[in-house]
Amino acid sequence: MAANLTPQYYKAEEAYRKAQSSQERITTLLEVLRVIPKHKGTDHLQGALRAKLREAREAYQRELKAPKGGRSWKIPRQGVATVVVIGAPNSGKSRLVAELTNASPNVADYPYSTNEPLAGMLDYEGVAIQLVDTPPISESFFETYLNDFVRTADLVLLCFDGSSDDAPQQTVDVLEQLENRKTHLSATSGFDKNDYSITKVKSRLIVTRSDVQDSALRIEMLSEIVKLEMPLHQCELDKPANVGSLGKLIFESLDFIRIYTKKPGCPVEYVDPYVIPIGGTVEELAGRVHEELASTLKFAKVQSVNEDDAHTVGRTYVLNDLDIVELHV
Ligand SMILES: Nc1nc2c(ncn2[C@@H]2O[C@H](COP(=O)(O)OP(=O)(O)OP(=O)(O)O)[C@@H](O)[C@H]2O)c(=O)[nH]1
Ligand SMILES: [Mg+2]
Repeated sequence: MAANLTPQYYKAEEAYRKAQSSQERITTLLEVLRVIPKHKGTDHLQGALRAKLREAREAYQRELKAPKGGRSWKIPRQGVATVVVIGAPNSGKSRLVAELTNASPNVADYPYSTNEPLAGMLDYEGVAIQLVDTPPISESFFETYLNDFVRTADLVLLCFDGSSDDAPQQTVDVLEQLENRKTHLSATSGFDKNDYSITKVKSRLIVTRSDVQDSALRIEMLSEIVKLEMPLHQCELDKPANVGSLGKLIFESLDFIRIYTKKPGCPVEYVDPYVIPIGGTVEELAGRVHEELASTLKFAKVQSVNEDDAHTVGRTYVLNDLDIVELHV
């Protein structure tokens, strides 16, 4: 029987997936269980969610009783989204973060040069996106906190060194380390519909040093070993144009649109756009500008990038990237 899940459910599920502590997991799971449509088709999923709630409550009790063992890290979320950069040793993670953000991670031509996560901000045409550099993952090395980093990310970039013969197997090792922890890198995020205990995370394979000979062959070797479920993007980080298109890829993968607001009769200022999910409406934008506006809003005038004139629309009008909007109450 089909689960027929609602947008409200998916929103609550996403909040749960991004919860960064067991306490947050408990709160968000209670919300998921509250909004899930209650019928036969969701029985199995409801059971899986209740099991997750039990686990989160037990983890919370354990944390209260015992000080944590092992290394743990918490990076406060900043910007409109958090993108976690992972990969095998020497695959270009730190270089990628250094090229795209204001951070200066240690970039070195030897493996295992990064041993702590480091966050930096990417400014993509006025939109602030957080990128997190991480220590390498290999067959024998996995910082356990990385599983949570990956699961709570809005997007994961999996680096693949196009110049290394070891890259295909090493990348499989990274995927396996995550699979062993029930985390599956995929094209989109959500629970795995065949096994609700597995979390799928939206990911892109980034092929660094992609200009070298045989890079394509190495990618082919990778896809012979594993069925890659994520799109790939080739990038020679020495080339500024490639770095620019990587920024664009990141923004586009996050499924956001940018909206500029303006006051009637005033010119638009192309700074600090509002960033809302694709499919967002005028009403949603109004709520972002001011909570009260969402209820007092009467209509809006919207001008799209390819139009000379604005047109009048209602609250449920679906906005497009780079629309200019006047909100009228
Ligand atoms: N020419 C070129 N060099 C790159 C590219 N990506 C990475 N490198 C170089 O490869 C080396 C390793 O890059 P890092 O970014 O330090 O690799 P890493 O994945 O962070 O390595 P660990 O932290 O040790 O896991 C550095 O010398 C980088 O400058 C690329 O696209 N082109
Ligand atoms: Mg590094």
